[in-house]
Amino acid sequence: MEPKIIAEIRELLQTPRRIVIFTHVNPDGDAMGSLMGLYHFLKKLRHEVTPVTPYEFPFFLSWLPGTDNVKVFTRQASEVIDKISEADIIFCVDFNDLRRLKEIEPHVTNSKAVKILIDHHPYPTQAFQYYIHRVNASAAAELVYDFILALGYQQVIDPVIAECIYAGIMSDTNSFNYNITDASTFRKVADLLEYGLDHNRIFGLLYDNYSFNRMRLMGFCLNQKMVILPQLHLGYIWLTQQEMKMYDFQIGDSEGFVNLPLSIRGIYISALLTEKDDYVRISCRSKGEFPVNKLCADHFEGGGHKNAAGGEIRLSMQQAMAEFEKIMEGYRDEIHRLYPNG
Ligand SMILES: [Mn+2]
Repeated sequence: MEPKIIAEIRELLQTPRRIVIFTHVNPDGDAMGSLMGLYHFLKKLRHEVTPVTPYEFPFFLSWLPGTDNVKVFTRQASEVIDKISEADIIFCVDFNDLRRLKEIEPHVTNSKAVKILIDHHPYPTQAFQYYIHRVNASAAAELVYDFILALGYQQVIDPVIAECIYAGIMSDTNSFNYNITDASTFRKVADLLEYGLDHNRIFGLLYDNYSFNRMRLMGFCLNQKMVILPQLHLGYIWLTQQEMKMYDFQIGDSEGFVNLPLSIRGIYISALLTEKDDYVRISCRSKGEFPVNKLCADHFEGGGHKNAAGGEIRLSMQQAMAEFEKIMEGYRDEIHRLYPNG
């Protein structure tokens, strides 16, 4: 983190400010953990802070401390617009492009507030004054932690802030397995334990907190909706709106399903195709070198990280599946080169 940037932000935060924090649509554990961790930190510095999500956030993340204070734009648009117009500072966490704010985007773009990005997705857009940005950070939440330390406020970190940051890192690394490039993430997590974090409790809240319907839906996916293409080291799951209705689908219920095929020996690339009203949402994951962000940018109007990305296919589900398989077939040689040992 550039000392000059940190000094300028520290100066900005010397007086009480009106601050709005945004995270992206369909927030995951890192998005919500970063949002709430930064919220609690800035509150402790006595700023007026409003955390915002564009749409509803998933119930399985509502245990994060302070989510009662989150403003959901689809329900509280005028309040959010007022907060944006009064804001001195706007933080955006865990996304790199204001378009991921959907309908809020023009309000943020036109705001005169100082805009600060805290994110780890590659190629952030030029919409911000300050960038707290590192592509090899395990999670945006890790950058929230780095940011607090760089500002020199480690004494402010309490168990609540530690829990939010930990939940973010744990979610984005699939419990410390993905996106960790060196020992530093583990050292930071060790620090969080010393700030009073109860890590067993957070594990239970993140992973043992699902509805019966979600478990049944997962069973259905594993049993009947997974397609394996061993020659491409690829597995994917596809879900229609009708099937989701059968299991009383709630936002967040398919969280993590995209990773399921990767548990199969010899499968290194996975996807989840979810039917929406007029398109198919695609999420992709890979192990190792196959860059799913490039795949999603080149074919599915999307992007993301090398090993975790997403996009959209504007076709019916049956056509989308055929299109996806055809596109992946085109990568056969590259896949065989990247995974020579099968
Ligand atoms: Mn993230």
